[in-house]
Amino acid sequence: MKMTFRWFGEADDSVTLEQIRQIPACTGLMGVISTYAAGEVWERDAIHSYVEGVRKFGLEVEVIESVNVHEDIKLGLPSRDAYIENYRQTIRNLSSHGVKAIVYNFMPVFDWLRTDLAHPVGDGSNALYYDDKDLEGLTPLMLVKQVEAGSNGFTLPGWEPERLSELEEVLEKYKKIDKEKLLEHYKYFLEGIIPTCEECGVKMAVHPDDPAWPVFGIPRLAHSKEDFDKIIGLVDSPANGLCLCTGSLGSNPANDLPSIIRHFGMKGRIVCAHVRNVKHLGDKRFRESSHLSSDGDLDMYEIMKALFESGFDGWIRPDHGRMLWGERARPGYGLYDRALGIAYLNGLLEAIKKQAKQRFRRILLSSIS
Ligand SMILES: [Mn+2]
Repeated sequence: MKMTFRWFGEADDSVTLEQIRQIPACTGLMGVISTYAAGEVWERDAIHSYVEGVRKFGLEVEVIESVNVHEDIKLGLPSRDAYIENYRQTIRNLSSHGVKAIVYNFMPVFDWLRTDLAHPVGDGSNALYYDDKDLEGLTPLMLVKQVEAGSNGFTLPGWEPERLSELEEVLEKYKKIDKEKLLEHYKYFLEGIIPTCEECGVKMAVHPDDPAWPVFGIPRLAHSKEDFDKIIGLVDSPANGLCLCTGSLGSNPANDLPSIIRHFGMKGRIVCAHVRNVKHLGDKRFRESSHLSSDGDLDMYEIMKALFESGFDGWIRPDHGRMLWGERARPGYGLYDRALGIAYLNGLLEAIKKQAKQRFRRILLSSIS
């Protein structure tokens, strides 16, 4: 598996490529070109300058995140065909610059959601936090504005300002869409783009709903093993895969991550992985923690072991981190805690690999003795 780091581009990230290249074993990025709104074609020139800029630092750009799906596609509106064609063109353009995987989501309106972006951890650091009760009495627009105000001046993924003006109008349209309808629209989208992915050698990786349950009564399709079985069944192709985000799925304690990883890993459908830990604080209430198993409620050793043992050979990255040591960055995307996360994941992986090798050697010796 290849270790990577999310990077939003020179103009939109407090972390530099010079810093990223110094993180042990980090060979590339899960990149983002944040200038494009959902539905727009990502132009070759912009992709070229982003990718070449990164390559100068010896880093690869084989994964691109947040190629957002236009709401008209999710709503199944007649205009969706034009947006699907744009998406196909974006896939072609990205693949012509060496991109092999695209992370996206099919969540209506909201991308990830938190009710506090700087919740005190108790040791002087802070982290992203969610409490379902905090949503009571809040309209979606109020929540979005609250998130925007706490974002340290950075644009948060999924909360791009140009989307805010249309928020209420779009929410109104979703009143007519239930889970089944949304799944139908999802199938239509995948049928439109997966053949293009196959032609170009690109894999799609759907990101789970975050948190792993519906919010504001809007249907969501991707937050359990059963959901993902349905999704990969919509179009049966290795190009129709998953971005296994442990923190998103793990926000619901009912999701058994090592077992989910083995299930989809054996099928060869995990394209990439976001690995982080969460601390459950009550019903639909959690805080993000450091990556260390004992700091949260996910067993990171078992998660990494499941990835390794299921033959996962895609891209992996630390996901969000806490804000440490006075760093000022986009919430969740500072340098320090994500770099610490990589160091820890590297350590787990080295031990898992060596254990596997020793076990193999023992079996081999016992079979010839
Ligand atoms: Mn994630």
